[in-house]
Amino acid sequence: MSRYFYVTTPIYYVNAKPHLGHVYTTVIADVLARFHKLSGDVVFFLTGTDEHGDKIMETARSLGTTPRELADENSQRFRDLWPLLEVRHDRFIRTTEPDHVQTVQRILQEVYDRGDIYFGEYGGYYCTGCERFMTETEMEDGACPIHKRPLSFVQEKNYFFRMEKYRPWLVEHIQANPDFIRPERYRNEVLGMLREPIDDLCISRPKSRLTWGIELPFDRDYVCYVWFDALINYLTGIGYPDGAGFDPLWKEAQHLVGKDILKPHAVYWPTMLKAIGLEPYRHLNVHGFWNVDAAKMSKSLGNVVDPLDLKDKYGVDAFRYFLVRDMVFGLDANFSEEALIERYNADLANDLGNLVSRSTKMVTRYFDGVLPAPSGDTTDMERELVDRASVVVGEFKERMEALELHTALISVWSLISAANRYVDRASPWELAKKDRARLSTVMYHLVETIRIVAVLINPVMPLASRKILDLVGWTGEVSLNDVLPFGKLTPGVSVSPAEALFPRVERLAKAACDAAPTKQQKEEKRPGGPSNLVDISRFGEIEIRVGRVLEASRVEKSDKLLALTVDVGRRIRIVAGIGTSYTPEELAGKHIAVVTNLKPATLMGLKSEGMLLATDCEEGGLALVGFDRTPKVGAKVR
Ligand code: ME8
Repeated sequence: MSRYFYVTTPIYYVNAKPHLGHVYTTVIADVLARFHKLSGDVVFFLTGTDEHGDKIMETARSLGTTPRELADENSQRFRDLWPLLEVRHDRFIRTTEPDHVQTVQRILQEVYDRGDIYFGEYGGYYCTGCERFMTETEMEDGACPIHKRPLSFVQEKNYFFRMEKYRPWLVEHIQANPDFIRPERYRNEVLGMLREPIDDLCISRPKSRLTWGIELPFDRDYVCYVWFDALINYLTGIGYPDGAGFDPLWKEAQHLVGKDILKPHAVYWPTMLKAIGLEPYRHLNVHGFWNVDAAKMSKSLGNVVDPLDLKDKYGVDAFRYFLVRDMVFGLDANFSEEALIERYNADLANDLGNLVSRSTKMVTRYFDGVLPAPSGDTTDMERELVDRASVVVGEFKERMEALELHTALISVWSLISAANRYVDRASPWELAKKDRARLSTVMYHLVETIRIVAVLINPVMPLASRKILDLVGWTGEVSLNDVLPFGKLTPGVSVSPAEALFPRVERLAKAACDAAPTKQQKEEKRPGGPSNLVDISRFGEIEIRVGRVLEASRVEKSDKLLALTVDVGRRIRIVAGIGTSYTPEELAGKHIAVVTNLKPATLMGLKSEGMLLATDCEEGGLALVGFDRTPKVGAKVR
């Protein structure tokens, strides 16, 4: 029987153009939707725009336009952007659409008739940025903690939803369903919010103050509060109440949101659903924020990242890959173009691009572009590769389901690295001279591994995946259910040589580094003054990550140098001069700090792709910089 999967993004406010943050959530939703489609599930993916409320009204007024014109213009920008990023939603909803207005009015009337909406008076501090009242505990120095703007006190007669009544039920539901809100840090945050009374929710605005909203069906002098209206889009979008697909899809609903809108989704929405008489959604998946140069993205700081610019420079696939790979779902991440380039060059140009290019070119050179049948002996090397492929397929699926998206990719990259090592160890160029039977086995195993990799990367990099599958002659369906067993590619298919799939990108010119010293820098150099101050942004250019030593060995003819294979989120080799202080045996398994974005250097003929951090010991010799708790491999050291 088919499984259902219903995924939503927030519907975005139409007061501004789409930026990197909106793109992140929507790309993640698309990756999940594609993953579930490839797994054979019935999928519905909803995104759209949130168009009513004070915020839109105010922006329109300040721009000298009408809210409708502003909404039309900016909603269109979102709608136009998604296909350019290979985002394939099933519906793009606008809260100004007639079916949504009808659904909201129907729900308002039903909840009102049941007695869960009443008329009353309320005064409180309102943030137009968040479009909600802030509690005293949420406020910071009288301002909104997110928008940092002073809050205005609003007191008026309004309609209220009996939210507090459902608090005990909600606490119980969250406790009984540990993955209702995930990751766990946000679940805990919500349980914290629910420890105190949550008040009833003001769900109307008098028309004397705001007309840009959905009229209350039971009082024409009021419009509906924008959050009460907006959250209902998740029901309208799949045809509530009697659309054919509604029931099975709603049972499997998963929302994706940023941490900024946790409370409306984790508190308002489930209590509203309870009052409507519906089961709550299955999961609320909450991600962190992309910051730029360690600061929140904001128009006033001028650091808003334009997604189209990045897509044009690096391509859709690489941009999507970076977003998924460089943010740990749930935590904040820092965006820099330099980091994107590093990631691109290391993982895409080097690891994946190289593997596909050298393998397909060898099939062209040695077998005229026809995939040979594996006719030679099979050794441990092949068995290891086949085993790795089957472990990776399982791991990938598990991690995607658990929303550990970046580790799902790390797993795929372990297969890519294994295949690259396999080429080095099997040396097909040597076999070409002496053992064509073995060569055919090696080439078959390589190309087949590439097919599996191409299927696994499909949800994240759909274009590159298709291109690679075409190159290796796979004409079958792309499906995650039957990616295994190893050996599905039929010998005899044509393999085409890959031209650079991901051409290397040069690092950004560092104008700041090369520029003449500023007055301040000169002053800092004066005698007695701090002579080596660096700007935080320059420090940020150095990428230090947690590494775990996988293997270590002595470098021939050197008593100082050790060659280490280190997992820093990907495998790298480091040649380090610590051989008189450490033995290879005591290094295996150690967590160390590694500079991962140094230009590679060659030491005693071995390429070193990073530098470990160490210092002098009191008693002589060196001590490695380590950690006093078990750190996460690949995490940035800040
Ligand atoms: O809140 N990093 O809309 P919105 C990551 N209309 N994600 C970010 C981000 C960042 N720096 N900035 C924004 C609204 N986002 C309401 C939602 S839903 C019923 C109504 C993403 O345009 C993230 O998903 O302010 C965040 O939750 C959302 O954009 C907020 O979009």
